[in-house]
Amino acid sequence: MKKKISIIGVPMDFGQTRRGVDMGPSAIRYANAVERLESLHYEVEDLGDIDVGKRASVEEDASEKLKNLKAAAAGNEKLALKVDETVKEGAFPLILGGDHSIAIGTLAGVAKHYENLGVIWYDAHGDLNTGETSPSGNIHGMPLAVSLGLGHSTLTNIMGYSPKVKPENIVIIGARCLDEGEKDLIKKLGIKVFTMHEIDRLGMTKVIEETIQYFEGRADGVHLSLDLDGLDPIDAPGVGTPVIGGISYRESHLAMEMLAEAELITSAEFVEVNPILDERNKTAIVAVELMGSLFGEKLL
Ligand code: NNH
Ligand code: MN
Ligand code: MN
Ligand code: MN
Repeated sequence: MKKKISIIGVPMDFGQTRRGVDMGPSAIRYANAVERLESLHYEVEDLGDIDVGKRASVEEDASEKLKNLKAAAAGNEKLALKVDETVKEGAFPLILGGDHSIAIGTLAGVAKHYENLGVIWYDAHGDLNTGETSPSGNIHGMPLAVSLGLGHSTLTNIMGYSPKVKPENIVIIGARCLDEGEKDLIKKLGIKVFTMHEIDRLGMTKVIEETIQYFEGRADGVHLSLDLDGLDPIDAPGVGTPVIGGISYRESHLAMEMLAEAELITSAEFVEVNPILDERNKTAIVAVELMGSLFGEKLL
């Protein structure tokens, strides 16, 4: 039997303003995530969904620049505890979002078990904003900054330690929509980024080879945080903030297969699937396809 996979759903939509992404975990389950992984001979335990509570009322929320700060923090605190448990138990945590703000809780629960947790941030965006640089106040644009210890202390202090990850242990893949403050931070901290330009230029094979090499001798575990908007909206239309010119379905498949072959990934999350904006659950189906490849599915 292969390593056990524990699935945790996070029906959270507090990190942004478009409703529907809270149904992401259901959509991904409906696309047969559990069955797909079982067919690869894993023991799969679906732990159900985290009770993330409810979003703040307009009045409650008016005092903070960060939208739904309290609600997002509370939900992430719960998620962090659950993720911590699964890692302690020796299972592979597979988190289903929910908007990308849930990476705050996932990383809080995972990173305490590693000296040097590596993170692959597969995303059109950098998610490196703080309250100061955010154009929107949406927390889903902040989780990577929060995990670096930057931003509102209510978020950075989740699980009682900070930072969760170091800038030199992060690789961003697929970026094509970065805010000015995020670009400055990337340069200042020297974060490794493969923008769409590098993906076009080098090809996905080289990008993943270099990523694997980069983590060798550096990271003692690698978390994959896969925002479905990293893919091109043609392949993944069911996301809140689509950006044209993204990573193709085939390239993504290849990336997952190469990561599987390298046995690099120790935890993963698939986020921003919004079935309300989707076409016949296509984006959830793509997410499950990619999970298959990430967990070693082969064509022959
Ligand atoms: N950078 C923008 C913001 O901070 C958009 C973030 N949206 C995302 N991130 N979907 O992955 O508001
Ligand atoms: Mn994101
Ligand atoms: Mn994104
Ligand atoms: Mn496949």
